[in-house]
Amino acid sequence: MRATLLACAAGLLFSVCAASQPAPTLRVRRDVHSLDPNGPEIAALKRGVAAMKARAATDPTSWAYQGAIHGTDTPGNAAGWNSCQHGSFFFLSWHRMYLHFFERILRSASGDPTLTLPYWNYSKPGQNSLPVPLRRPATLENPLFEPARDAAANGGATFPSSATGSSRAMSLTRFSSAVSASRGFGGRIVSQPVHFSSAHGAIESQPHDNVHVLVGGDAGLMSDPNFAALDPVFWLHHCNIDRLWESWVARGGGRSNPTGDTAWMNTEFTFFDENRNQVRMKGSEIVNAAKQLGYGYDALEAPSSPQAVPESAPQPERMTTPKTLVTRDRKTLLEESTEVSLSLPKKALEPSGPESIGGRAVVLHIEGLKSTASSGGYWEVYLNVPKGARPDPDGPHFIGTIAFFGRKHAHDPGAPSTQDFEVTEVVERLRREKKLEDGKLNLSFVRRTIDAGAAVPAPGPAPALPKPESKKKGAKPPKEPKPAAAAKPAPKAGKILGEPQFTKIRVEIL
Ligand SMILES: [Cu+2]
Repeated sequence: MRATLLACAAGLLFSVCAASQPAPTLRVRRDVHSLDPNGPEIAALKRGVAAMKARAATDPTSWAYQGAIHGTDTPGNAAGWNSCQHGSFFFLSWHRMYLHFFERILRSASGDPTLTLPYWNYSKPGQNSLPVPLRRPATLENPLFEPARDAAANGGATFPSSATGSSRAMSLTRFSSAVSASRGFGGRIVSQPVHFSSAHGAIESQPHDNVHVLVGGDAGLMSDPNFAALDPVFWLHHCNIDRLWESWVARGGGRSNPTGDTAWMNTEFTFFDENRNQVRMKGSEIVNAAKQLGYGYDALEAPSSPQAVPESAPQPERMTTPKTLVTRDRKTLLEESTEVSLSLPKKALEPSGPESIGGRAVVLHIEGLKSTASSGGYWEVYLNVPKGARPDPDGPHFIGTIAFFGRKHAHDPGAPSTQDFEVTEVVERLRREKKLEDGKLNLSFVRRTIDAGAAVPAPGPAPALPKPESKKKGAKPPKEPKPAAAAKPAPKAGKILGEPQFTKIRVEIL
């Protein structure tokens, strides 16, 4: 026994420790929409958040310090600060560790030993607007309310399906791809942590990034990684991303975590526990959420269509040298709607040959993505939408989304801020249907924001904001939220904050 304990203390024999310790109690993280906004779970959540917000920023268990672990503009670099992982396969694992310690701190601060983080399942029908407890009452007395959000989001407007959808990412069977971030569920392989990196993996791109920028809007907290975790909704959003990860693994079909990668398994990250102890954690300690961290979810994400094409385990990727077929170097500002066209060389369309796209994977790289400000909204990206047809995110020409969450922070000089899109299937289909004979690849970027006209009324027993007519009756007006970033004048129509742009498109075959 003593030997085992010593081994545990030295961190030498994880398997021995795991076997000799009683399994932790399994706690269940629940869908926030299933909780009564006036019930005990939400009350405990509010107590915990309020207690953490009341702590001094220097306290590692304070709201401010925990937010700075994700990212901060505050000078000085206290232990653990600025360590969030984006644009690589550490994205999911790092955020799981972050949520784990945050949840312990929150539980302790709430005084409720049964507290778990709820999740916001935005892709479930009827749940694609900000959960009621986070926006009602819309006053600072509600510790879950945050004025620095998109006003329409706080008003209960609905999010477009291309923001909240996860079926594209869930359909992938690779965790990581060596050749295209968009081909892997969990992000590209890197050899060491990168605070902000480049091309985002499928689940990080959609729904993760899109939900961030829609909640934050222009210059709100959630739109910028250096402020995002200060908005309580961050934790419910990431809890859902973590649940989608669990759901992805559970779906089988060859899906598995990169447990054979030593960097993913053994790289340690710094956090603090509820007793203010500095702690370190690594991938190998979080692979099995139930066994190692003691939690599960009340429901996993079901496949959107059970009749979908049967999935097979991922084939090993062909490690041929990628060949660039065509590039287009020109600064392109992304407007509400932007069209860009490229011409494939003739040889690409020949049935075979070193430059033929026949039988090869085709990847589009959008490079030099940059925005000088955190703007709300994201772009749906389409390939060769037929003339006159409406771009449809559920249709065959949709290839993915681009959001600018974190893109002004790309620290990795070797990797300019890029996004890639594997378009093999779309290109194959276009060829089969003889719609690619002129070699033209026409890309459409269509901006999406929250539909302010689609606000849904707050359901259930939540106290609603006074209706406009109540003012006429002399009722007390609702307490105005403190002016914050969200109160800045809205940009003029057609002018998008931060001049989001890219400088290059490259078409590559593998
Ligand atoms: Cu995030």
